[in-house]
Amino acid sequence: MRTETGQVFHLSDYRPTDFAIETVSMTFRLAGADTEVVSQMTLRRRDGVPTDAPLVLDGDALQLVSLAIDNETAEGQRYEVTPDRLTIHDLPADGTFSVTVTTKLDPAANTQLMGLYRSNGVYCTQCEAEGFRRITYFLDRPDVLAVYTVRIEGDRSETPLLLSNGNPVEAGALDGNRHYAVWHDPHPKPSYLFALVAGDLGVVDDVFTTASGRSVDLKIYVEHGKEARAAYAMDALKRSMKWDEDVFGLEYDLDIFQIVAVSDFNMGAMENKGLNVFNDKYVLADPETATDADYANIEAIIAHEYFHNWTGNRITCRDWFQLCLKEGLTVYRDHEFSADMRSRPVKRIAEVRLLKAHQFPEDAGPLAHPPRPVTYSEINNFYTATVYEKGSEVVRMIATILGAEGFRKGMDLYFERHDGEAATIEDFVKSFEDATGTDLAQFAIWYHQAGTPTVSVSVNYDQRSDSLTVDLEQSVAATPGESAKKIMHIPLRFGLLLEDGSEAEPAEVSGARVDGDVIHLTERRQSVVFKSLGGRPVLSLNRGFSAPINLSFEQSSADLAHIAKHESDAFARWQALNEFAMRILLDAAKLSRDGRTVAVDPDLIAALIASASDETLEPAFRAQALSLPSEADIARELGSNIDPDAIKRGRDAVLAAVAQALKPVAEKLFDEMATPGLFSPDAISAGKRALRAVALSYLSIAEADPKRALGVFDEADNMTDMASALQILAHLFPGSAEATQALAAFEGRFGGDPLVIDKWLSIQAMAPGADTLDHVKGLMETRHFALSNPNRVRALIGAFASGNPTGFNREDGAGYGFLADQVLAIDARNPQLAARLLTSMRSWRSLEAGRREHARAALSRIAAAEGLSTDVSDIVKRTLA
Ligand code: 0A1
Ligand code: ZN
Repeated sequence: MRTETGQVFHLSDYRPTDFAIETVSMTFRLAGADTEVVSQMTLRRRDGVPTDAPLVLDGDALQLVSLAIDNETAEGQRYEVTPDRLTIHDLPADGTFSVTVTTKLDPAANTQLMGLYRSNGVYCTQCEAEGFRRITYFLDRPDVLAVYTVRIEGDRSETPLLLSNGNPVEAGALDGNRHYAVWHDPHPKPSYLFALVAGDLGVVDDVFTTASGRSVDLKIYVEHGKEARAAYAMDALKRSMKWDEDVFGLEYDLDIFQIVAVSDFNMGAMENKGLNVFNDKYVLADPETATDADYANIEAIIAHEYFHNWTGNRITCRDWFQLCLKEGLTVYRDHEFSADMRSRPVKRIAEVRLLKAHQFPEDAGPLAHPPRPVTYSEINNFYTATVYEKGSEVVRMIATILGAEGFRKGMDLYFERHDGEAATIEDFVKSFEDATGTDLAQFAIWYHQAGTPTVSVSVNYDQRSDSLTVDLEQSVAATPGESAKKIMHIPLRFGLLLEDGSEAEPAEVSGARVDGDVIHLTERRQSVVFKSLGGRPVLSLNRGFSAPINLSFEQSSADLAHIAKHESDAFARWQALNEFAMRILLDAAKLSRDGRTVAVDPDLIAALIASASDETLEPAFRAQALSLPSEADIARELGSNIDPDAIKRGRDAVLAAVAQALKPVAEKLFDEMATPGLFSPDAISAGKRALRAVALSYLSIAEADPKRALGVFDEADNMTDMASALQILAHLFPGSAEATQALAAFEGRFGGDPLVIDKWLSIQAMAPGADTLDHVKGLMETRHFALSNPNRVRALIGAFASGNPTGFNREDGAGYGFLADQVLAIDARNPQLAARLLTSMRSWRSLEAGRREHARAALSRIAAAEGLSTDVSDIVKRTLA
């Protein structure tokens, strides 16, 4: 394991390598703890590099067996080797030469799940970001692009399947019940996209014919017996391939595309060229075991990894500072894909909820960083919501500013200019500038500046002149290492709603630039004046969440209700309702903190009832409209001196009042939204199930009785209904006979299926209240839990630490102490997983004083521990700074 070295990497230090690697020819002799890897590289000294410059190859915990240069064994004085570096001297001044490195590996002992490891006996690799150096000594950085040929040898019975990137070229028998396969990938690629899988798996086959008529074999490999559960993933893959052709004109470029599902994986999935490796959670689905949310995630992640083939693989990143070049863009593409496959406004609501839940707190806390950072000490810690989700929002803003046509022109130019290259954010932005003649210099600050901007708004309507003046002011609070903030270009979509709900069309607009329905805020303070409106309009601002900002706008409740009722943009309707509810919930949290009674504005209840019963609105939207901001949302808005118990008491009081008033409507929805007959995972059916689940939740609160939920649980013929009923039982009626009975029934039925049991673990881990900690500890002792499996750890410990505000933030600090113990235990075997778990502490400074001190003590204990990995050390230091 790499332990803390204090090394910091800076973007400004970038320079190309002294040597280029043109081809790599590898042989893997898979043999358990005696696995051998031979890697023969063809290299060339780059022009202008001094002839005495040595070749310095990266390694990580490697054992060198032998080294040859131009096929001759290298003498000891010609090189120096350590587990993490191989330095070779006296190499040719010009022309190409070969270096052959042989290393020995023990994949089963690789608990970090980086490099070559074994998951359920299957050999598999994970090389992003710096895992390839755990396989062989290499120039392990994304700007070294090489053509790979890979030969794999393995036992026929243990590893009937031998897979790598590219196209299959040869296969055959070897002595001793062994066999081999050779793969060739004609597309030059960086080492982080290398992959190998060898094992005994079942397969689902299909074929896709590209727009230009080429036939591509599609294969998804899963555990034997689970083939039927890969059908939806295969369908999502074919839709993704078609969509990328239709929307971006991008075709697949190999003869075969393969996906392998493994059960031990640090992240969601990985876009290795032609051979994606997936966490099985994002491949396997059937009605009995997967929820609608699982289906939606599978669709999105299959698409995401497939889309990387162009945005990430064909054009890759020059260095890891550019990570959001591939990730932000690819997330934007998968968001658009899902929006086209499902309901666009509902998808947008889900994106914004997620952005606010994960990225906004990151941007407001000690781990804040720009989408394109300029420094890091551990790159694994930069696979963040900011790089992914804010990175996507920045791309979305480019599309908003340029319009659909301009955006597509910029994308086309980007592919034309940089295909086959390792590019930068600057290259990306320049493609849009050059394709459309737009100056994006100020806009590009979004990539380089951390923190969520706040836009403060005030409006003034002058009846006499029938004009509305909108005053806007932007600011960004200081973030770690960045005190002075630059003025940004913030594109704000808007609408002006008249009293009858129709949209005003002002005869005259002056002040800040306005294009169609977008206001371009480009100065610290700017005003826009709209004239001849036809009456006082209600301003609906930041439609579609066109900019990822906090809006500070003292709009009256009546205006918010007006937007919620009349906006033509469904997302904006939800946004207004959500804002209205947030105000009430913030008041409730304050009142309950002071021990006072919570009263709920009847206008909010009326607005919720109106949305719930408006049959012109799709059920999925109504489900979102009725789902009030979470306890974590309220905590984020409060920002400081947070008492999670008071937030929960206040929110529960609001929920109780809403539930009473909503009862007749909820009753009706509960009946009408039933989806009898064969289960279908389509978005419309899923929306009905979601709305019925919200109705069930309100009814259970209003009736103060778990019986209805138990009835749904018992009768459910699909996992969506079953899991939502189980959650209601376990969270609203903890310890009740009904909850206990349902939890036991679930365990009895799904005890043999770890992915399903993960839901059972998470639901219990998120049950509110101080008692949950002991329950979580108890669950860790059962056969269902394993500290070695990332999915189990995230399902139980992760859900507890980041999804249970009252349980985790127990007043006595025991939750933080528990997390510290787990982080330290996990760090010894899987640093990436440990570091990610620890990020659940990032908002500790916003807690009230007592909890804050307990949190500080737990963090300090981690910081003082011996032998911390670079991953955990980096997070704990920044969190405490
Ligand atoms: N590039 C992948 C995410 C990923 C990153 C690091 C990994 O290492 C454990 C694995 C996957 C994606 O965006 O899907
Ligand atoms: Zn990605």
